[in-house]
Amino acid sequence: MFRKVLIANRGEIALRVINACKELGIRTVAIYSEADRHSLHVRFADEAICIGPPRSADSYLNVPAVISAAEIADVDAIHPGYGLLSENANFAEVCRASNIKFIGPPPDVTRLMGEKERARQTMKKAKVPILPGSDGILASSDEALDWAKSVGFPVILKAKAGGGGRGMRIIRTPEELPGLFHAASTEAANAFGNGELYMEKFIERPRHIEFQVLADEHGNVVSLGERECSIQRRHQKLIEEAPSLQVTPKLREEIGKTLKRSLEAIGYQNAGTIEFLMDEDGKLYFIEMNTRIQVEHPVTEMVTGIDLVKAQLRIAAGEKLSSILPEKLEIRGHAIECRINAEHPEKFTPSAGKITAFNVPGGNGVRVDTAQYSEGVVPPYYDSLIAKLITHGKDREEAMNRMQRALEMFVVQGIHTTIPLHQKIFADAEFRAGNFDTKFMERFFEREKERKG
Ligand code: MV4
Repeated sequence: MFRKVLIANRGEIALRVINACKELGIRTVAIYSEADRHSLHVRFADEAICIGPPRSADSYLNVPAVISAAEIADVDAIHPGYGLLSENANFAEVCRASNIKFIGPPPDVTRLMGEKERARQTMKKAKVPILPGSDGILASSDEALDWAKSVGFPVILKAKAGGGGRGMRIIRTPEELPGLFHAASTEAANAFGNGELYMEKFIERPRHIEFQVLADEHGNVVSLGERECSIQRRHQKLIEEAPSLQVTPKLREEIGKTLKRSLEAIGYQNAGTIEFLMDEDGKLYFIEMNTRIQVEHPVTEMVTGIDLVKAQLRIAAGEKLSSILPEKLEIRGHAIECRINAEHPEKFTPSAGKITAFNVPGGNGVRVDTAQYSEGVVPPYYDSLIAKLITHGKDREEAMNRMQRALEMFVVQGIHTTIPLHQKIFADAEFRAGNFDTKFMERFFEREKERKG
């Protein structure tokens, strides 16, 4: 096992990784920006090194600064958390060249999955179901039109280097294709430095369902089931749960087997998430793969009993899945996570500032992952996630009821948070019935508007 690990992140996920290291007897090194001097990841790590000014580009994303800190602290490995450098294949390569273990998949696999169209074709070859669409990058809007006619409208254009919804355009008629092709390509070129596009059949009301996998460095892959992530707004997830009511044991088993086969063939390593869209007929189609630990990983931990971050560390240290996993894998009960953001609950504008009061709920079946505290400060420079409230119950009903009482007892004063919005969602009949897709929040806000008159 590693002797010492540097955590190249901040906030709740930095603390989450520190927890896992402490439980495994690994020494921890925090890095921090000047804005994070009083953060809990700095306080609870064994060592902490300031790596630069507040803006991420000058600190947490500054590869030479991160690597220098790792060398000065003499660590064996770096855990990147999520976001920041977690899916940066060049960073993983620099780690390797510096003789520091990057806790994640090999750089070439990260690069493959970062190129969304290459990932799609690779999964297709491995017999993972994908949506009808182009057979590669579109050379021109004329070629796009030919594909659209053969696939049938509506279609969606996506950026090869994309993700998070940027560089995407829905095309409903042949007439609007040339203009939207140009707009998507320009947007992608500006956002990602690459304007290449591909096409898929557009699903009007998809559910977003993703599968968690673990892969060791000896060629073994296991699927840990799915998470339902359809409750989102502007590509920001608000609520995630496990399992999905729409995924039957048979479908879970089928997708699990397919993913095992395909990811073993690709040579995947460490934790990963495979994103699918579910259409109105309940069929799942691969859309992309994330090669990091995800924000919503706790719901999988709660229903499987597996500590995913400890598993990441043990896998990166060379352990086999057979020594990490329990004898029998099962999905126990139901877990839900609310992302508590420092934002205005209706306008969704960031709300930085000093937290004057902070009361965290607890009790049976409640977990809170946070790095916030009373008198702490939410800086304006980073992601607005300040806490994850996770509840577990014997079934969805119990998990929801626990969430409601936990939200009531979660007190944050001094800044705005999304807690009041979550309370309204958990009182919503459509949500409680489990009857939703990725358009849920749009309908929810419409209902709210009508209710208020
Ligand atoms: C789609 C889609 C419908 N059809 N692809 C948005 C983010 C990116 N990761 C994939 N996205 C979508 N791809 C096809 N062929 C609808 C979306 C989509 C979406 C997906 C998941 C969660 C929320 C979403 C919100 C709007 C659009």
